[in-house]
Amino acid sequence: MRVSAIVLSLAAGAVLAQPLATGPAVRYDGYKVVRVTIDTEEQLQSVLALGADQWTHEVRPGVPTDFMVAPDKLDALDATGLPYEIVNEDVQRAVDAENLRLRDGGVGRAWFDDFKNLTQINDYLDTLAAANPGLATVVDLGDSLQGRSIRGLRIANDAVGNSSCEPSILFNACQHAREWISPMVAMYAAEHLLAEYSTNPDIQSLIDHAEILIVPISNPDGYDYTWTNNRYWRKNRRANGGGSFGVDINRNWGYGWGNNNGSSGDPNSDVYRGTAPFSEPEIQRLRDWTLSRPNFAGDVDLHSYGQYVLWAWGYTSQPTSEAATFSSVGNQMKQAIKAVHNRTYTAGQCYTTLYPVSGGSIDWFWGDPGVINYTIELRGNDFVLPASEIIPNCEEVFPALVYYAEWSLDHYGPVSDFNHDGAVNTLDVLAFLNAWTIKDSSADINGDGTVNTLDVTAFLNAWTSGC
Ligand code: 0X9
Ligand code: ZN
Repeated sequence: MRVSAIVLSLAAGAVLAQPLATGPAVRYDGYKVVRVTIDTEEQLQSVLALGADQWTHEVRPGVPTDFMVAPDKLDALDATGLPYEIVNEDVQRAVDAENLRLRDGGVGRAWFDDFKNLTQINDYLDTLAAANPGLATVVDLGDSLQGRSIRGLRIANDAVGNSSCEPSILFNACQHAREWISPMVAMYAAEHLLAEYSTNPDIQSLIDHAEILIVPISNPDGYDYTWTNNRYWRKNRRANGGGSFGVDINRNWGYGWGNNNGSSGDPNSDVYRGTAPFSEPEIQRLRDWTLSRPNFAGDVDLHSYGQYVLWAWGYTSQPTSEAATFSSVGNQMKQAIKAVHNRTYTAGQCYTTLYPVSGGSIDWFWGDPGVINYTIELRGNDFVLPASEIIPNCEEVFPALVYYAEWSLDHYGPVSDFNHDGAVNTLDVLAFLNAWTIKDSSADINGDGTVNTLDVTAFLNAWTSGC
């Protein structure tokens, strides 16, 4: 028995070439990343028909698109006649190297030196909360489909400010399981907001007057699965029936859901939208927390890869009614990123800059709670990226998150603190009356487009309640 098994494997050849199995059971030996120049929708469909996994998404004439393809599909790719180059000969090599490294504890000694699994991330949330009493608490938003808790770190100073109207800002990462850099960037933001509280007055004022919830892993079932079974898993782990698994939770949000342009009704698709809007518990949790806040003020959703700052709409090429605001804040974020390591991120509306996405979070946050919000696509040429990219990527995105949070606080913060000095007192009444006298638009408290006596009443009401 034994001998013949060995002979058989020798005859198979490929078995010999296979390295020792390490890590995720699903292997990508010989899979290539190909960079294809695509000009038309038909050409895109012809590549997707090969079962190719689309890794980058900007599909427009002259901009090459990366796909991962199985080795036995290369002939068929040749047959399409599309020009392409192979940018990675064997995807599995980097997966194996990553796995071996992490199995040995990862590189470096500091927390951000290498990627972290779900348990390690949860432990670090607890560590940060324990080290920062009065500023940070772990919030359990509820369970995923498979019963893992979706956890966040709530950063706020409840001893200061007015929690009944304080703006709430959400930073969430890892809706897509394989995008491992995204929870690292979220965790770095948590650590650094807390670390800089006592030394940076702007951050202190932000934490004193806003509530920030950081959810590093929005899709814990999928994330765990990428560590144990399949490094390139994207969706959650919903059993769709017929042997198909997973809903793309960033196609399941309930605004503009169900559009075939930007999502799929095919359960096998990597952009499968699920059976109904908000059918998936992971994003129900994020939605419910958002809607529970008295003054929800914003979200940044972290993904990888491609270096983009994106905003609504994703489901249509039409601009939103606030396109100018989206663009100016988004471009400030882009500049804040560039100032750190000189990396250029492309800023623009999702549909026109990247590709159509329907049922994505940016559309819901703008369409329902109605807040200016963004998706950031982080660094990489692959979802597997060198550990040495983690810290620079965290460093460059952190100032953009701080800028965004400060802007949101300013824009959606309590009107009673009219002069934005962090305190509500008679100086705010004077500042309001000055603005009101010269009919400055900041004095349009009720937002009806005119500055009149109704705004005086609205301001005094807000001032009395501290909101
Ligand atoms: O396709 C996506 O969901 C995101 N790209 S990724 O490569 N990380 O999968 C882009 C999402 C943009 N945001 C929304 N449209 N909500
Ligand atoms: Zn993503």
